[in-house]
Amino acid sequence: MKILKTLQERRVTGKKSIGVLIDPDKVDEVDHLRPLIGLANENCVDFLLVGGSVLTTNNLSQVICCIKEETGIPVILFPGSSVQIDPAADAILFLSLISGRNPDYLIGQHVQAAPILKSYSLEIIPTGYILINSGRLTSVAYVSNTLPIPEDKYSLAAGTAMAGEMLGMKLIYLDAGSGAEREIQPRMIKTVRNSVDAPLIVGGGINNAEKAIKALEAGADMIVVGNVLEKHPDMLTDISDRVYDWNRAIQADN
Ligand code: 1GP
Repeated sequence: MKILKTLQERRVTGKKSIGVLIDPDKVDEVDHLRPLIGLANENCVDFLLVGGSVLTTNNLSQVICCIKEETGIPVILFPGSSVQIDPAADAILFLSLISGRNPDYLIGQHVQAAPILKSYSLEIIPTGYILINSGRLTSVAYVSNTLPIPEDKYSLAAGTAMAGEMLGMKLIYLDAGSGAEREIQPRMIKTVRNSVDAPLIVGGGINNAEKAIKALEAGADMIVVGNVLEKHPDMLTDISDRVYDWNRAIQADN
């Protein structure tokens, strides 16, 4: 089934998803990825997101090839720019950085990417990408030259998400940025959740199971975990076990 449809159906049933983010720029040897992918296979990881703010390593294809050798978990491109496209992935988050006011990340990169995407068979998922301030300057805010939304400006974030949905975006991704000092707080997630119907992805600074569950309780349909797994890959099992229990409880209720 198409990835967007899966997320929309899960949103209706209340079933939650886990995405693991792999930043190719942080992969020195692709073979070093194999244990993490093995762990994703053993746990209930739904999607592997691949991408990062910058790509200096030119290894995107090798990373995706390695993932495909190890697992059937769908690979979703989470690109920092139009150069981060690979036809071997399953889908791409076609991101508009709607919290920012940089035309390059609202339409410029898209114009460059569109002709390439047109010739590939990737599922293209229009996504409203909203950065929320997390305490310190993150790579994504710096590279995109945009200001994140202040973390206590709930109605601003809600209005941004609503506008994104009205413009046709099918997913909303609330991100504190990779390795964020503070993850996005429940009140912010709840406010955005209540303002749109689209499935809501939340990421940035989720580095333990408690934070993951807090985000899900506040209304996230999918959480994305990346940075913490570089040093503590076992954290994936902790988080995955809790999400598994959540989904089992939902199933029992239905
Ligand atoms: C960043 O949402 C992702 O764009 C994941 O963040 O690396 O902090 O888990 P972390």
